[in-house]
Amino acid sequence: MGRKPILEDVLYQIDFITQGRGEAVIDFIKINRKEQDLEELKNTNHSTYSSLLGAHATLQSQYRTLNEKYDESSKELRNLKEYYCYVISLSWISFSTEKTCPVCKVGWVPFNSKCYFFSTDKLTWESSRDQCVRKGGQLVIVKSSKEQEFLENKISVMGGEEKDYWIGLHDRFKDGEFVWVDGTPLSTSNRFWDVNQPNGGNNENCVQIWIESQWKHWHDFPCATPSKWVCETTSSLLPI
Ligand SMILES: [Ca+2]
Ligand SMILES: [Ca+2]
Repeated sequence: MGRKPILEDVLYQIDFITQGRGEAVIDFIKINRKEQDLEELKNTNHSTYSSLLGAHATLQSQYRTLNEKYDESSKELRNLKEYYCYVISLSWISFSTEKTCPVCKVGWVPFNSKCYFFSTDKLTWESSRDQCVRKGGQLVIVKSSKEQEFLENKISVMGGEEKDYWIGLHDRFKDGEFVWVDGTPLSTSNRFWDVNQPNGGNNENCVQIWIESQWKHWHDFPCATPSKWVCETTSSLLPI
């Protein structure tokens, strides 16, 4: 009675231990594999991290180079602007306090904050007016003695043999009542008639700047006479 249970117990224990050991071995293998996986993952991550570091360094270097190029270009642009504005200032330009200078389309001449176009062809006053509008401006409206002086100087230089140019002034609606193309009446302060002008009555209803011997200011003249013309438009202001 007494021995059988002991033997069975021992066998049971041996069986249990053997079985337990087997499981322990399997667990050990599993853990070992996981460690290997972890090591591989660590190596892969390390390599990715190194590549990222390299890319980061390259980008930083490219950023530095671009910044240097941007600084150089900015300096070059500033110099060009200053040179452009200096050249402009030689031709009757006065600078505003905001440190800007006017920029005009090719063929237009800057003066203060406006641009002027001096034609080489001749048109009637009405066609000149329409042509200025087509070019994005209007026949010139003279608002100050400085502007009048600028126009006289330019016409003297550019006019060649024929220094008579239409401006945007007329009395076509009522003789003697001069108005500008934008509808404003001629002011009493800024009018630059030549001696004995206007003198044309109903026959002369459009106005020219006409530079010839003693004449250099305004004449009334027949509107249908083909003549050169001056347009104006606002300029773009370039900050320096
Ligand atoms: Ca008239
Ligand atoms: Ca006249």
